[in-house]
Amino acid sequence: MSSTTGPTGPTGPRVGIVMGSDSDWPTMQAAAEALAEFDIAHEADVVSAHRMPEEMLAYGKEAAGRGLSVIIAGAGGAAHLPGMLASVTPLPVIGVPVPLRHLDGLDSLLSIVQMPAGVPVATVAVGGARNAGLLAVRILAATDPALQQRMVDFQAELKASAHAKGEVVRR
Ligand code: RP5
Repeated sequence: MSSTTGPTGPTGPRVGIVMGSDSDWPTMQAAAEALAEFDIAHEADVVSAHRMPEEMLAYGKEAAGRGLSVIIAGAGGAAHLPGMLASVTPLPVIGVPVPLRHLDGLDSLLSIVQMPAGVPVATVAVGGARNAGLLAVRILAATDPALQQRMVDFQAELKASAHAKGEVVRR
């Protein structure tokens, strides 16, 4: 899989979504959907740490120079992809533990979250690709007031929706 969505401009994709296998896409596509909601140009690729280590390292080393600002990396099982990318890029890396058939994603979570000091990976919940996308938006919004206002509006909608659900429960 390889795709680029969102407005095209001189800078190209701002966020790179990578995963260990195309079988991770059903989980990872929620990150792409969140980015699309905020019109963030992004790309999605399979870059396996174990099956294509040279390509994985090249992706991480070239990401900042290509204009990416954030990497979202998802993998399952022995999920080394987010940590290995974080070791070769200065960009923020958000790790998504992908749940597999065995161990319910606990293996993926622990593989991603237990990074040594000095090499951070911001790990979301097992299967939490939507939050990975929203966290990437927040990172970009820190230096983009218009995008930050859109995040504020999004949070207000979330609150209104939670209130509406609460009203249904109380009826
Ligand atoms: C991991 O192995 C991938 O990230 C995927 O979650 C898992 C299984 O991959 P496939 O056997 O489906 O290709 O490296």
